[in-house]
Amino acid sequence: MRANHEKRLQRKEAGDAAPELQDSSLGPELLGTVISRFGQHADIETEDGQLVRCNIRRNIQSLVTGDKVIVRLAVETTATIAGVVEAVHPRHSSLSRPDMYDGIKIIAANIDQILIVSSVVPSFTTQIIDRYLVAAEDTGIAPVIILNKIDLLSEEEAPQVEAALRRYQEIGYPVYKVSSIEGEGVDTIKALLKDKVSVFVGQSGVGKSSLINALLPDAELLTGDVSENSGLGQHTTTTAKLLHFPSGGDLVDSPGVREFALWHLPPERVGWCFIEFRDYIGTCKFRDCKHKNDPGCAITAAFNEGKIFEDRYNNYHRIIDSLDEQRHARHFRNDSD
Ligand SMILES: Nc1nc2c(ncn2[C@@H]2O[C@H](COP(=O)(O)OP(=O)(O)OP(=O)(O)O)[C@@H](O)[C@H]2O)c(=O)[nH]1
Ligand SMILES: [Mg+2]
Ligand SMILES: [Zn+2]
Repeated sequence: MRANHEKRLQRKEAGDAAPELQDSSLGPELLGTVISRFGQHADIETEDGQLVRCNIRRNIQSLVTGDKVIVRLAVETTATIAGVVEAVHPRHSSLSRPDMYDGIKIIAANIDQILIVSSVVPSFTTQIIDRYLVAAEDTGIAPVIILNKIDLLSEEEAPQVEAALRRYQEIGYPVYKVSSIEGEGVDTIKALLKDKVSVFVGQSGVGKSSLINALLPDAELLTGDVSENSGLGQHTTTTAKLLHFPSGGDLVDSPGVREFALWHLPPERVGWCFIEFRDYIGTCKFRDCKHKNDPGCAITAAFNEGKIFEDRYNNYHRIIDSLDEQRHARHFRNDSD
């Protein structure tokens, strides 16, 4: 099965390949940054500030938003190709998620900070937040939690949502509340972004693009509003895009995902990514402790003593249970394709 799959991939690559430019028709090597990637092409910003849609040399295995690259632009303006990405610099960080079809998918590279955006609409859930926190801890990129659409936070919902956010603060995560529509809290986020490369992640519809538009009105990102002309189509983000902040710093808008899978992580790693578990890890009676009903489990003991929040303890087990389910689903899908 695997051999077939690889053969198919190779054929596909050979068929899709655009004619590559000869060395003589390309200018000198320039430093560039990937703004967006589209299949065999990428929009590259060169060090002198030009935005050029370039072809990608086929020997480049992986190229994503935020990558630092070496490009050569076509010398003749009549050339069908504007430029070629020749090489990618090593990444200092990357945020990735496993994908049912593509294996591990890298969302963005060279990121300093992950902004996990949540909101009460479509729904507030700590399960998604905890999944993103695990992904952030695994990559070593500092996470920040943002509650957007506070203008929609009803009096009934507020106490529960506020309590959940307070728990994250107690664990040690920074939490910010904003309304990208009414502007409340937007300036605080602006200060947070200064001179850093930040990626916005979170469920579809939480308002990532709207928040970026509020921070950076020139971005003019399309957001989830239903088009007035056609009455159709939600402007959901489909490709990660890097934007510059006038006062210094970059932002990456990324497409929302319904399920942020984590099956690429071993269970022990997931436990380590729950930062408040770290004090207890390695002190359970059994080496292969599942931290559930196992005798002598230090994590369950800490939970029973109120040192680990119930929500986090439950979400940890939900993630562990889902790892097996997702691995199984993926295995099944690969075999049948
Ligand atoms: N009331 C209110 N609505 C908001 C706020 N921020 C965003 N919205 C609305 O929420 C909807 C979704 O916003 P988007 O910015 O497209 O959401 P997104 O997270 O970028 O979604 P994807 O691109 O699909 O991942 C839009 O209709 C926005 O107008 C807010 O602060 N308050
Ligand atoms: Mg969007
Ligand atoms: Zn244990």
